[in-house]
Amino acid sequence: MQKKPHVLIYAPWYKPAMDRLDEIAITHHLYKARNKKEFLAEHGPKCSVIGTMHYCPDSLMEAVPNLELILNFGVGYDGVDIPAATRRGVKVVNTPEVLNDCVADMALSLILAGRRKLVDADRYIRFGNWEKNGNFEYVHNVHSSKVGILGLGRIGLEIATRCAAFKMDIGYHQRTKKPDVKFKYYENLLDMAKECEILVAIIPGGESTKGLINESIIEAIGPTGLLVNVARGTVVDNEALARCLKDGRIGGAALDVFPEEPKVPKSLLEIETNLILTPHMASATHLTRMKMGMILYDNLKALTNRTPFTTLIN
Ligand code: NAP
Ligand code: 8YV
Repeated sequence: MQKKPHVLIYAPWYKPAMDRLDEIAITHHLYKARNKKEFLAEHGPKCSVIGTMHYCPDSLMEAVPNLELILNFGVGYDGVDIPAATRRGVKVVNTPEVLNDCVADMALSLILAGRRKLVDADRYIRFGNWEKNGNFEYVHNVHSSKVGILGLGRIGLEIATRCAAFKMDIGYHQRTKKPDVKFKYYENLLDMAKECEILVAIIPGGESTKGLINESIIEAIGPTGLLVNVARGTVVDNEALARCLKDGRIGGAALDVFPEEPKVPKSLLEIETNLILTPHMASATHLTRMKMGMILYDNLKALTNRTPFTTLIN
């Protein structure tokens, strides 16, 4: 019988899926330890695998000298130091594809809720304003509106399919034009922001996309426009967004992601209308989280069996 690998769990994921790892590995749960330094010193050397969500710096790899594999629960791996892993000969796997539909569903939920002001309308009733002040304000269409998708990748394409079903006019921006799609391509993000009424961000995080949606882009979306961010918090200049929301230079925003989760910038929390905040939940359904977890399970099995990894990044 093959020996079970030891896995250091840095950050836990969907429990029913994470628990399945115990069938094929011995897991050590660092996040539960009171003294993390002692825990790492004791268990780090016997582990050949780290399990995490988005985050794995070189310093963590350093504490696991026999590391062979990093299991990243999530398609985005902006917090995993890939060059360091590659330098160390460590393989990194992620969980692409199985979450495309779920994240696209969430993007559409935010588009619908943001355009039709569902959250503000709910509060309007609860605070007694319907009886006191009459009907709620008029809002903007979803159908017939122009949506610009920043990142027409695996998830972006699913968002586009859904927007098409809602009879929206679709454009996209990314660094390379896709040869096989009918949607309008914008070489320049600012041009797309000026033309669209809804801008949806679904690109990777990290240094190369930091602050891409800056004050000029936000202003270009405009006073009747909506920004939806299901990408990474770092992609948007959130302080600029807060300023633009406060003085009406952008109509609204719906954000699922933030730069330092679970902290949400105070400047955003202070804004009471035209802003929907959700706690990074775009892939968080039972079914999708189970599928994501099972991709990691299969990759861990591949390590033991010395067969190819299914979702290798480096
Ligand atoms: P993907 O298939 O790799 O697509 C990413 C797209 O972004 C590509 O089409 C790429 O096109 C574009 N892109 C990359 N860098 C860019 C840049 N600097 N400027 C403009 N466009 C750029 O990835 P995916 O599977 O769709 O996932 C996308 C991201 O969504 C993930 O990395 C993750 O951060 C985020 N996400 C969030 C959640 C959530 O819970 N909110 C869930 C899943 C994923 P070019 O290379 O041609 O530019
Ligand atoms: C995460 C995500 O997996 O896949 C991604 O990149 O952002 C999500 O699906 C989830 O937030 C767990 O951290």
